[in-house]
Parts: sequence; C-alpha cells; structure tokens
Amino acid sequence: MKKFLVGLLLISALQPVIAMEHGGMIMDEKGMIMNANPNRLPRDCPQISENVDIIIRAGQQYAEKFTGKMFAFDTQEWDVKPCAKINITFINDDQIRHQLMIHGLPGYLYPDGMFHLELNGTGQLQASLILPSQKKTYLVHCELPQHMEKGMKAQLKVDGGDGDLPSIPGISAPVKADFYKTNWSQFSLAIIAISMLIGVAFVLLTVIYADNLITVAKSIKTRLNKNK
Ligand SMILES: [Cu+2]
Repeated sequence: MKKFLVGLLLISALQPVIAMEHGGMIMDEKGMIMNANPNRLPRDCPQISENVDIIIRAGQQYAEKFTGKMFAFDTQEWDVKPCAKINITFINDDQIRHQLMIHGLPGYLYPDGMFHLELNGTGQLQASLILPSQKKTYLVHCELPQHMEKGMKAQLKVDGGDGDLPSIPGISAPVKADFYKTNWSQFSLAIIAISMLIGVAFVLLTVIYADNLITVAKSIKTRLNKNK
C-alpha cells in the first residue's frame, strides 16, 4: 500500500512535466513552439551535415515591396544541405499574431509533418529542426486566415528542392492573380472627360490654325538664318 501511494505521488508530481511535453508543444502567453527537434536524426541521415542559423522576421513592412500583399516574411526562400540542422530565430515585428509553419516533414519525427512557431505579437522565439536527406521543397507559411493569401508564404529547399511552390511573393506566379476593381467615382469620370476634351481641342486647334503655325515656323527659321 505504501509503495502504491509513493508511486501515485510520483506520477502526480510528474504530471506537469508530462503535460508540457504533450504533443511536443511549449506554450506561454507570448507564443508557442511545437514539434521542435534539436537532436533526433531522420532515418536517412547518419549525421547532421551542417548547422544553419536562420533569422526569419515577420511583419507588414516586409510586404511593402510586393504589390497587393499585406503580410510577409523578410525572406521568401532558403536552401540547405540534406540532413541540415536549422536553428531558427523567429522575430515578429508586428503587434498582431503570426506563425511560422513548415509542412511536409516526416511524421515519425514531426507529428502531422509539421513544425510550428507562433508569436501573439511583437517578440522572438528560437527553435531547431533537422531535415531529412530528400531533395524537396517544403512549404513555409502563416496559417492565420488570409495571411498566406496576403503574402506570408515562403519555401524551404533541401538540396535545391523539387521545384517552386506557387504564389511565393517575388519568386513564383500566383495561382489566382489579384484583381482590383477600378473605383469609378464621378470625380474620376470627370477627370477622364476633361482630359479627352483637352486632347480633342488640341487636335482641332492644330488643324484649324495649321496655316498660321506654318507661317510662324517659317518666320522663326528665317530669323534664325539671318542671325547666323
Ligand atoms: Cu501571420
């Protein structure tokens, strides 16, 4: 009975630790790290080939160079060697929530094939992952509604990758191009009408006064010749 109670006490004492480890997730009020993997080697990797430190910044300011986009990472593509260990520093420069999710990873190391960092506002997180040897392009994005569509999409290539993903800002063509309707207000229509009138008037005046213009041009030419 005593042994049983001691056992029960030990299990309950370990419970918070077990809870923290559950699903490979570390979470606090600032953000979350899910499925970080700093030391387990993929099956096809005898050892880590290289250590790559990557700083990835997220924010609206990084979307300014992409027409029609609202959110972006500061870099849209990374290329690493097979079996590379990537040490990511994820910095959110916005005051809103952003994620850095990498998809398509092997499920035996990364549940749901996913590595996930998240910051609820301005802040910074650090986590590592080890990539398999396969020549592949992994999707990197923020999964908050409309953030990927509005530009928060990038790609992580291993060994040059197996092609470009669509709709990567500045890299690949969008699957569905943005369409911006023209806002035809009375003011813009008036501007167009006035511009057309000026254009027509200019042509008409040129035709009507063609003789006069030729005379003026001739007199200027004569004066210039005299001055020589
Ligand atoms: Cu986001």
